[in-house]
Amino acid sequence: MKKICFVMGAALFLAAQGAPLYAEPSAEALRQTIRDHVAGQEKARGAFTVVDGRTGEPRRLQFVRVHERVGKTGDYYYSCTDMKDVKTNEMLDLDFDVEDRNGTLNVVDVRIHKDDGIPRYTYGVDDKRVQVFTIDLRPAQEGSSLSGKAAFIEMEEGLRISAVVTGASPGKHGFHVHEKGACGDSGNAAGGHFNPDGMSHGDLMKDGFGQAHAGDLGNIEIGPDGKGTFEKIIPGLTLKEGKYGVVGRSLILHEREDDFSQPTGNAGARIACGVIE
Ligand SMILES: [Cu+2]
Repeated sequence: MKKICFVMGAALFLAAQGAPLYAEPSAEALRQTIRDHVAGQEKARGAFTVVDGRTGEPRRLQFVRVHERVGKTGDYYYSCTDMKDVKTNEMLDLDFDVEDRNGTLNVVDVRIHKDDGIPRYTYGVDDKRVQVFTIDLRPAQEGSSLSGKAAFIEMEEGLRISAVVTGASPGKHGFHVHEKGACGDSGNAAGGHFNPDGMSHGDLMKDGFGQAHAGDLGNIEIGPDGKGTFEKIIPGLTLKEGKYGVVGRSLILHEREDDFSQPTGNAGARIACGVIE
């Protein structure tokens, strides 16, 4: 509401100054501009492709849907779309920037926003784009088909950690930041839990830094299909700054549930590991 009032206020101000007054485009007009852009490229080139900013390689995608939500960042409007990678079947979320030039809407930029639900960037304060730090989780045991990704975003409230895991056994699995940035020796090279204050083990979200290790993230619950997700904003943790920085350490998924018992939650072997770098 605040935003709408601001926009109306600005429009009235411009009108009073004698500047041309254009209406804000409707959300549906923005969504239709994106659909038309995708359909136009499919018609012209036989397929919709986007260059993956990470690899520089083009990816052939199949359009699924445009999201309801539209926003504005800087001079552009944006909305996201679900797309399926034709080769890998991976679900991507693409972000389309739409320019409104005197009432004519045009797509001016397209980027991959999320891979399988893990964001590459997000929109922070004032709708400014914030880069997301992502890592891969790899199996720590031989013969395992486990895989996963994790993303870290520094926010005002704390460090947001999101993770997706596939190919794990159903149930709860301990999930921690471990001290060292290494995954060798079946994950044991990662050392103990990240614990700069020398505290006893606990649940960081519940117990705080005074009664838990800084790396005690808790558990990821894996469903019957072997998939699980994790999403928490942890106050006090950072990427690099201060003594609670997680960069240069590792993220570990354990064989069993962290029951928060001493000394390390009884979570068993390390089944997946990712160096946070
Ligand atoms: Cu652990």
